[in-house]
Amino acid sequence: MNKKAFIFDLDGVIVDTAKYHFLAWQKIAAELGIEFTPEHNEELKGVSRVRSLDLILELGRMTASQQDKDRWLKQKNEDYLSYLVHMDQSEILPGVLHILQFLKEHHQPIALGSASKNARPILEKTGIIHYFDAIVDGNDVTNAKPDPEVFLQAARQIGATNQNAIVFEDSVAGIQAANIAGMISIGIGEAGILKEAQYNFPDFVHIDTSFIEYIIKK
Ligand code: B16
Ligand code: MG
Repeated sequence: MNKKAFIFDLDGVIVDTAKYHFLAWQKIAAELGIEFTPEHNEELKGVSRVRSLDLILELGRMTASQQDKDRWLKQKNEDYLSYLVHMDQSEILPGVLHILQFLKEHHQPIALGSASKNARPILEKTGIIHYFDAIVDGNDVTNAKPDPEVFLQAARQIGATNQNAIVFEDSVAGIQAANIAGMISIGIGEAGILKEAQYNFPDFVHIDTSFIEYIIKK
């Protein structure tokens, strides 16, 4: 059997931090007089912090100095982190722990492939960091999804080929990154949005362990 690497995105796959990103970005947008809706927030999923700010400024047809941008980025992250203070295991999305446990019991390597620079504290706070054999996040990569760098590094750290890497993703950019790398892409969320994924599930509750067994043997 070929060595697999089960790579999990973080925000929107393991935890629902998108709501906190939204609240923090909304404050910045309000300060700048830019209307920022939950629909706009969809476009920021999986996108780096720096790029997210640029997208919000584009939305308001604004340009800004690097100094101002740095200030807003700092402010956004401080605000975002304030929402994470009370985070615990209860914020892990339904069904995720069951699959992590199943993979561990079957001695399958698990990796994180996230754009977030706050990934490690989130995994610690939710008490699941010990499941991960490799953690690659926004601090380790220079190219954002849909560039596959984050997933390539994760598979390399595990020692699996790209063909044997399986990526769980909730963002279009993340699915594209997995596909570009020749990995198995599994969309978590709306199939209509994640149409490019090889497999689609609304959430982890709908992933049967027989499907995971099939992927392990593939
Ligand atoms: P941070 P993922 C991404 O995480 C989020 O989806 C995206 O909304 C966020 O802007 C990005 O991380 C950067 O996060 O500000 O914490 O560095 O989905 O790739 O796990
Ligand atoms: Mg995500």
